Amino acid sequence: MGTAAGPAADSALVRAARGLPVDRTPVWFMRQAGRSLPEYRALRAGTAMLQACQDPDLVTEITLQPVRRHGVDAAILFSDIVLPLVVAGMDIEIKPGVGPVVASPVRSVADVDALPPLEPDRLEFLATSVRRLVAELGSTPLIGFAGAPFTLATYLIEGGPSKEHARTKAFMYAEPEAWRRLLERLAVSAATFLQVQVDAGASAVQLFDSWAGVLSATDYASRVLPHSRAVFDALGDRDVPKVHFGVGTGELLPLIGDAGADVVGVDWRVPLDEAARRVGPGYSLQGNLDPAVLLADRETVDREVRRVVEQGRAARGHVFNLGHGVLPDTDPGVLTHVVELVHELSAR
Ligand code: 1CP
Repeated sequence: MGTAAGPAADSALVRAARGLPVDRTPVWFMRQAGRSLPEYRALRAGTAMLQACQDPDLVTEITLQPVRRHGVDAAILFSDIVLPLVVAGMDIEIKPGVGPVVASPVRSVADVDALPPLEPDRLEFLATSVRRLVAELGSTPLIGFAGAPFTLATYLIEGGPSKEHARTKAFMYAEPEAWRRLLERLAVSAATFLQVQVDAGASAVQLFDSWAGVLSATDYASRVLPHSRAVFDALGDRDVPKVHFGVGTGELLPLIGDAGADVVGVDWRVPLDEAARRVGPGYSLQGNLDPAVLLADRETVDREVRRVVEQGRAARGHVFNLGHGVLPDTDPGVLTHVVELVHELSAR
């Protein structure tokens, strides 16, 4: 069931993720779809974000846009981390310029117990989108993804985007039993979401725990990591590479791999040679160009790309990426240039 088969199974992305030799370093960009592309804005006009994510025609086209334009080595499904919650029936909207906003935030044990479960049969649109994409992409792998339980919990508890995540941490400390139940439920829905994508043909998966870096290693290890591990474990014998990513996770790097990942995503704060030491030998790395560098002059871009490619050689395998998502003001031409430069610098 769902083992990495098909023409993308031997792609540079899958090989680098497994630590196998590659002809050149694979490169893709977090948030490569839907951030900086004018063709995305044109296509999305008049359709709400979370509606677009459930329309296989739009999902297929938006996912393919950056592959066609930049020649990246992987596609990432156009979706959002809150989509499983929306499909389950929660009232969540993505407000332009803000992000996900939750109508009734989770603030009590009763709120946790009232969360609707995600019925897998509501995910037919997702399987359809993935199957179509895999057929179109040929030997280019499709990365499926889900939000990790902690990062989803921050949106549910805060009610929207937040910097300090203070309410989230307060809930975690004050209501440990409700916290555990909340993260368990979120792990089940993330796992269902990933299983559907892999069974429909996705070649790799990424679990986004974007905000895990706000936690101490001790709290992360005891109150969060077991739930992220449960998501990866639920993939069972589906033999696809697993990427685990968060921002500001320098202190957590040894634990992030421990959740069951093949690849640890690293933001720009820790150089990849140092990250390789922190995660240990059993993992490939993904990252870690500062997305802000792409707003600088060409000389700076080239110097920083070269540095990341060189430092990436310290890892078992390297998937070139940004340290976080593409910034909306990024010139798409710079992204195309970075893809070409990484390929040129890493060609063997
Ligand atoms: O390449 C791609 O764009 C793929 C699709 C994708 C992904 C991987 C989207 C579309 N969202 C995500 C993941 C996601 N969503 C994460 C994890 C990655 C990360 O850290 O960047 C997070 C934290 C979210 C939540 C979210 N959704 C935010 C962040 C808000 C905050 O807390 O600061 C925002 C702004 C969104 C909206 C969203 N998601 C995706 C798009 C294209 C957009 C913009 C909305 C639009 O175009 O109308």
